[in-house]
Amino acid sequence: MTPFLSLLAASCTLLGCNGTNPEADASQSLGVDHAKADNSKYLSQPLVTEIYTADPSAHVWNGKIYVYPSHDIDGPTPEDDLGSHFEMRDYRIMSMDRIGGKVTLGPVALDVKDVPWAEKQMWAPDAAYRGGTYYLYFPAKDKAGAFRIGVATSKSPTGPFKAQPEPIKGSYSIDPAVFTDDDGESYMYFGGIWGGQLQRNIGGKYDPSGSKTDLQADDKPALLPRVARMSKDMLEFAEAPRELRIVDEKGKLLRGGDHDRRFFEASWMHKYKGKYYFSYSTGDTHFLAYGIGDSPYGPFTYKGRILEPVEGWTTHHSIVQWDGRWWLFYADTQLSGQTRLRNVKVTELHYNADGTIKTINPMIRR
Ligand code: FUB
Repeated sequence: MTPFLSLLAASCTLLGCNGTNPEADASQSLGVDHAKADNSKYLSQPLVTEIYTADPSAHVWNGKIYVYPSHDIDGPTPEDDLGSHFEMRDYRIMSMDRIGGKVTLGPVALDVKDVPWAEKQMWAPDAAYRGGTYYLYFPAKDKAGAFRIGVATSKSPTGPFKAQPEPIKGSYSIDPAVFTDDDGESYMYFGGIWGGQLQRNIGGKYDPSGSKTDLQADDKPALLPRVARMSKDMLEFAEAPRELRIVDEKGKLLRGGDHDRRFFEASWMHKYKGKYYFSYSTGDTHFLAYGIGDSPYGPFTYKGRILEPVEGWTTHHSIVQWDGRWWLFYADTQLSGQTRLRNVKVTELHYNADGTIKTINPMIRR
């Protein structure tokens, strides 16, 4: 553990994690006595404690760090394999001047009631910036129960955001992640299986009677995430989404039965020393995994794990460079102990000399 993270852990234990909490005692507002809990087994501590947050997409704009998370709520729907219990209805954005510093949690930046086409389940979002406008990308279920991806705009990175009246044409499934390359082109990576409905969108058309999971296809190539280049105005796809190939060291597509390595959800793209790193969650095996490639379209050769399982079922992340160092934003269920109520964290990420990523253990062994 780096000195600053031990300091962060200690200060979170003693003071709560958010020096700017507008609602006074953050831990009490969630009914969690954070000060009394045993937090020493965790590698890092929640960034905010006054609401539950997950699926953090971090970006650096104008020297500040902005984190676009899901806002978890305690809804009435029982837990199932399709994630029906993730009933989020709005987004609130975190910002900080430095990692380890004060975290400011903004007000509601977008509410499902202000998205004309969406009905429910505002899942993992991402954001992008171009030409003076910030873009918030988000998945939600439409009135027919199909996940689509929407976009909303603002002149401020923390919103409020105004949603486009329709979802992005040709979009489906969940977990958009928008990456802008050095040449200025932006790409959206997206998709998720099981509750993310990728297996119900074969050919890009939603089939509600499609399979609930990928569990019947162990010997076939695994379902693949999608990528599409964005239009110049960042509001549409500039091309039909393509499959993003994830292959083993021999160049063969990973199989559906390879649950330790196959793509499940939570796409993220970053670039390190001229190479493209596509990272994702393996879902039911709870790893964050990654592959390296030479193009934003792949193929990506599987290289290993970024994060061992956290407490909680889901794992979802982002990777960002700040102040010359690399950081992994992720989430677990430290505050609640419940799958549906997660909390966002950050820890430093390190590369080996050959460009592979050192695997992180989110639990500190005692
Ligand atoms: O937060 C709801 C869903 O759970 C996300 O969209 C997935 O990535 C998983 O974290």
